[in-house]
Amino acid sequence: KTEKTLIKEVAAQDNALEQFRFDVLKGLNNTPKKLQSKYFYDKTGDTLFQQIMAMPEYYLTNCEMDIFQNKTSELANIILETDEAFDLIELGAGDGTKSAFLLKYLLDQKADFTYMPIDISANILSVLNNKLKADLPELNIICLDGEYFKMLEKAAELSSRRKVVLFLGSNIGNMEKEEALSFCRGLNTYLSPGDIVLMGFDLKKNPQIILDAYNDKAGITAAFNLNLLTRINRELNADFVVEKFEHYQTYDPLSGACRSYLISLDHQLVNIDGQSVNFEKDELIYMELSQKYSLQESEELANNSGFETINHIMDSKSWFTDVAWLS
Ligand code: AVI
Repeated sequence: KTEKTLIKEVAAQDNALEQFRFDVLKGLNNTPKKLQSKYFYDKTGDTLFQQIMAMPEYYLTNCEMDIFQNKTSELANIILETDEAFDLIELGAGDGTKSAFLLKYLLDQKADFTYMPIDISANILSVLNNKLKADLPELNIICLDGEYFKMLEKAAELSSRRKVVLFLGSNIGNMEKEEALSFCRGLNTYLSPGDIVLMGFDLKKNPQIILDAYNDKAGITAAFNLNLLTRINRELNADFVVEKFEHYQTYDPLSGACRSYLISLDHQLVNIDGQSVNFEKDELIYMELSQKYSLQESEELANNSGFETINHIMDSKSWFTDVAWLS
């Protein structure tokens, strides 16, 4: 790495840390208190999320894997409708296990494309990069580490080819409904007519199945939530006593909102970077929304953000769907 690149990286890290500090203090001074789940993904958080994806209760990964493994040609046909070269941009790529099936299929079809995974975690991107370099050496890959829209801008600077955007894993579910709408509208502004989005939605189903997926007996989801307190302790000089908080999960089948909270087990004061935050006994921190959709609600989201739904592919249980939208 050149000195200039290193200086830029350090500046970006400083910026990210400042933003993290700002968001944490703002969220904990809010009523009700809240923290943003995008901050779950430090190195430990990445590992815990990989463990969640491997849990029997967390059906989402298996369902989408079923689609990517067994309906690869259907997915690829949507993308290869025209044989024009393209950039395959994946938002929140993570370790890319599912997309790898599609990437391999597209390479076998001799499709002309560059894979551009975007993720907020530089750590998981380097895991992904190493894996794909080994498994698919002929793949053109450019990793973009940062916030979605900033990196979409960068992708547009690098190339003006047609775009296919993957937003898998029900990542859209981690946005409040209003936020999801403005996100999809924002996403559309980076696209041109004819560009395609493939978006993964976790569908409404038996509520117990959903609750169990986020309330696992082994306590991995609890550890995943609590790890954000440990991250705040380490990165923001705070003194959360993690044992004094407990994970609590809810699912509301009417709205499809699956929400996680951390409950303060005691009246306590927590010091964060010189600022004291008061927690009453039983006071909660709202941590994460994992919104579940009906197929119709996904179509409404598409229509309201200027996309046209052209197809949807379901897993064999019809628990999860990847929908294809045309810009
Ligand atoms: C990344 N995201 C789609 C996951 C979800 O299902 O909302 C994160 C997660 N939280 C708890 N378990 C998994």
